[in-house]
Amino acid sequence: MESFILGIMTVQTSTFESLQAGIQTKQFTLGVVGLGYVGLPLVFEFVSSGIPVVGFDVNQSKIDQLSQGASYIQDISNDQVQRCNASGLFTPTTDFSILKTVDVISICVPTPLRKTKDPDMSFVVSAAKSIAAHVRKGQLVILESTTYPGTTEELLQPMFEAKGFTIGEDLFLAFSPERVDPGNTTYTTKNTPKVVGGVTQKCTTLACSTYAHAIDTTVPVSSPRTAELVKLYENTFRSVNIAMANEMALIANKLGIDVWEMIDAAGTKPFGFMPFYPGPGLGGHCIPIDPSYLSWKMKSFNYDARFIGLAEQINTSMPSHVVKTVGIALNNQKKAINGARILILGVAYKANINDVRESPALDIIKQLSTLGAAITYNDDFIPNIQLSKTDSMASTPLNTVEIQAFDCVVMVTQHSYYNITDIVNQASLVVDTRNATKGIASPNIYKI
Ligand code: SAJ
Repeated sequence: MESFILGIMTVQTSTFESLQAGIQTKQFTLGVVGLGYVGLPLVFEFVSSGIPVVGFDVNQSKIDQLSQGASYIQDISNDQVQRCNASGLFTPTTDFSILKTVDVISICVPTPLRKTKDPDMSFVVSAAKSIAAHVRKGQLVILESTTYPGTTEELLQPMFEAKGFTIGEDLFLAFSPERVDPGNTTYTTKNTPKVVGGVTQKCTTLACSTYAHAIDTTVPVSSPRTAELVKLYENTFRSVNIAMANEMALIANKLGIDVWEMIDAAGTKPFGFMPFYPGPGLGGHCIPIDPSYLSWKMKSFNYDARFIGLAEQINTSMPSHVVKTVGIALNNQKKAINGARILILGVAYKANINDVRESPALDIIKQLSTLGAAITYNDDFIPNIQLSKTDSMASTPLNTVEIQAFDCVVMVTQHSYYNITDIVNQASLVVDTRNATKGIASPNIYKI
């Protein structure tokens, strides 16, 4: 509790009031731990709002690139980094001892899965330990990394309390899920509503006041675990509905129905329906991963999150369904996968981005190679792919291949640069996993 003499009266201001006043008057510094696709856009929004930001990362090469005005994130340009540097408000560093000088700390580190499908909390724990080593009275710490409900209160809070702090009195703690959609130019960090759940109401208030400077809308909720579950529900919603669309593809296939035509027609319903589409499988670092954080947590309650498990089962079966479709298509031309020359178009996990994490294309390539096919791939966004510790492939420029020389072309990710009509006209066979050939009639086109 601070106090100062005002005339004949001693006015006492609490730690909360001091921090709140600093935040409300933009007299505070933000620290962002983790300068990736979440942290760096956050840095940019706050610096653009005139707030000093210290960016922390363990990767010295990232700090060097930023210091030299270079970006390594698709959604942040070099010019934006240079503007941050020119403002004098941005300090990229690997020196975590500087954490004691900032007022608000946002943790934006990865939360991947281990090979055992269990959450890998090592990045969060490492960041939290670095913060705990330097944290001081009067700071606000906000975890943004997608994680299981309970992380903030069960993992982070005890680490800070062990240092003698009382959360909500002399140190403040909240969770606020990142909602960055890489490549989305419509919805950005600034205009995507920010859900905020503090350990106490004061924590929530401070976190909302912080984000209000750089983000258009804040959405306070009653606890960190509520905010943690909000994010997991959002992405489980997608995983389950995509799995439903994938199962509709399998059902429509057996019924001799074009699933894409069917979904487009269903999509004309103006209420109570939201179209999702089948595909070659579920890629990305969010949708295939996040639901597993929830199902893993629920095991500790001896509860089986069945929709999550079923969606994962269906979504992960889609690459095999694509391979089966390739086999049927070749067989109908009296060919086998074994020995076939196959061209894979698009390996990124979704169109027009340069991210291949969890991409189903990798699984499709591995399965076809195991069955004896000779694989070539093109993806101008992904120059190389690592299929195993020892096996990698390079993208082949489309203008250097003769499409007609391949026994089958598989459209896995429909980047905008593909001329579908041209591809169909040249190809002996096309297996289309994205309805890229919509409106093109040919006996040589097989859709999943
Ligand atoms: N996919 C389908 N069918 C669909 C939609 C997607 O097969 O109908 C596939 C995609 O090809 C991709 C995977 O699912 O392989 C995930 O696609 P996604 O559109 O969900 O894109 P992501 O993984 O980039 O998800 C992000 C998420 N953003 C955050 O977590 C902050 C997600 O919450 C967004 O809703 C999503 O972007 C979005 O809407 O673009």
